[in-house]
Amino acid sequence: MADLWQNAMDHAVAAARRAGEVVREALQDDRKVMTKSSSVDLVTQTDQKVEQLIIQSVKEKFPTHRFIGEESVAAGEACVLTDEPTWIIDPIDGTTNFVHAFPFVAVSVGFSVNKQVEFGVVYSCLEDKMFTARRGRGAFCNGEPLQVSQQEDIRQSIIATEFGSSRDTETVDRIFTSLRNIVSIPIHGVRGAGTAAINMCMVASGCVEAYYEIGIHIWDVAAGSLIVSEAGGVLMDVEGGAVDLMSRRIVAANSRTIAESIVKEIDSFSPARDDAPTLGQ
Ligand code: LIP
Repeated sequence: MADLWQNAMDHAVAAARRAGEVVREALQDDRKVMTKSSSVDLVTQTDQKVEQLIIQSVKEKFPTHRFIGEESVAAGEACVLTDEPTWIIDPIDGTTNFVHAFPFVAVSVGFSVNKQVEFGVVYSCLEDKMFTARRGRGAFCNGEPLQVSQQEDIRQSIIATEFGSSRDTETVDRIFTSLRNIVSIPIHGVRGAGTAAINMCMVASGCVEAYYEIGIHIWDVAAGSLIVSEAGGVLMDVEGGAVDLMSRRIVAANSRTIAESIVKEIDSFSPARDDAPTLGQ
């Protein structure tokens, strides 16, 4: 099996690189913007095209494998994680960035077997950075090993987060309460690249101590979660305890100490799970 997953990972890296070329070319053209769950949850034809390109290429090589793809779920496919080999795909993580040509856009491909992520590939296509991790074998950026920051004092930290795509007043209030609590610890600063996958790669790279968000989806974080843990980081639910990739909540940190300091400050809530039968995005 080990070799088979290596083949699959090599395929994911090649597919992500090709997808990145499509994304870069599409940035030269006008981008027709559509919306999904809210007026600020954006999608373009490039998201849909890239997802199909990746899925078709995987199907040719691994015909029995299953998929969870952001745009396929948006089109009505079920979001179900089984024990079968499953490719978890976000064709463009940072679609809002892509629409505005804000220069952080990622292709994110996670691969899970027995509900455990075996490898993760995040291609930051405008920076041309290929982040990879395989379970038990470390995390890399363009082939160079990654290591999380060794800083354990939250007061000396930069924390990444995002505002998500809900504009429901209660949700926005909770997001700002958490942010106010965390900023006032005080910490050195808050950053957000506009993509969960790249935020997590920044944790893995050691340039931010942690990333947290409520409202993300499994395709935003599946690949990044392994990249963080293989770089020596920890994953936690926003209320502490183990992270559940379907729960739409995550803290990804360089250490348990920093993760727990963040958890203490979060005004948590529970969006509809990705695997809720009625979600339909
Ligand atoms: C986006 C994330 C972003 C998050 C949004 C959304 P998309 O993914 O990466 O960080 O705040 O809620 O999930 O829609 O660009 O793939």
